[in-house]
Amino acid sequence: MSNLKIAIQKSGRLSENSRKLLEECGIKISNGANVLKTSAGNFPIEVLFLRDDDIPQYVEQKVADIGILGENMVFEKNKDVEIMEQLGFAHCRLSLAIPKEESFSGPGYFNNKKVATSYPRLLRSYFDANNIEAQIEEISGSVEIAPGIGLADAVCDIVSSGSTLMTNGLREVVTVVKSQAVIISNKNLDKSKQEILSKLLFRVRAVKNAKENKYILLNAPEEAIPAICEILPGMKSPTILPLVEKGWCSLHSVVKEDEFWERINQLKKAGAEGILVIPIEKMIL
Ligand code: PRT
Ligand code: ZN
Repeated sequence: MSNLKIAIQKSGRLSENSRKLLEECGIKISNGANVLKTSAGNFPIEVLFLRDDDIPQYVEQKVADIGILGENMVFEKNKDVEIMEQLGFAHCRLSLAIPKEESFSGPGYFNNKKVATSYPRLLRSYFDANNIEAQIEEISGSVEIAPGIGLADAVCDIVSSGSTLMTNGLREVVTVVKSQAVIISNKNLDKSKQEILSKLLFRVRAVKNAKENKYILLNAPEEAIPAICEILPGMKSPTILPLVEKGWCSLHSVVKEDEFWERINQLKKAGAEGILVIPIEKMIL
């Protein structure tokens, strides 16, 4: 059986999380900073370290079978590949930004303007969809300095915290597309590679579910249990164990990370005490 070839970013914003994800899926890869590829000791996978820009093309051409990269790059390159799973890291957006002192009335602002970007295809489709006639100045990096040096009137660049735009006197006015890291796949994998990919995706989902949820334990008087069960539906229904102290029990369940603080307040109001919240390592639904 041949190995599944996965392309990940060699060095950059995605590399650490991509390696970590494979590790959390139980796939051990060696660290060698200067190697171009390596295989895992305990899973039929080979890892290729590439520039993120090249990954869509290599996956389309089957140099790699699958890859991890940002959706922004997948959409920009527009290759014939399939997005298999969103990975929940490297969240960012491709946005249009203008000098902060300018007023902005809507997309029409960009008519007859010159906009610098490394994402000409995505920007062109945004302008076309909004019937904007603008000039796109394609540059490969340091897009945010373009207005300051007189190269362009505005920029279209990746934003996460917004501080790069701010320190360059720019103001974000339109989100063109949102992005996070994804796994893409070649569309014509043979059966054995598809099977390895399914195994990998199963593990990836278990890791993702675990991150999105917390294990919660609490003590409560018996009469508070129905109200607490309403607040904490859990995976199926909460586990309830009696405590040594009469009339009290311990309740175990799972709570979504993003609902967690709100639930804690409701639980306290309902009578819960001694609440413990514990990370989950893997969660299989
Ligand atoms: O060498 P290689 O080509 O592989 O890497 P690269 O330098 O092209 O890419 P890299 O490592 O910078 O980014 C890889 C991917 O990370 C991107 O394609 C996005 O999917 C994702 N990502 C997430 C980001 C950011 N956040 C991000 N903040 N990519 C770039 N930025 C840059 C942005 O270009 C701008 O210069 O960070 C600056 C803005 O950040 P804030 O926080 O100041 O808004
Ligand atoms: Zn790149």
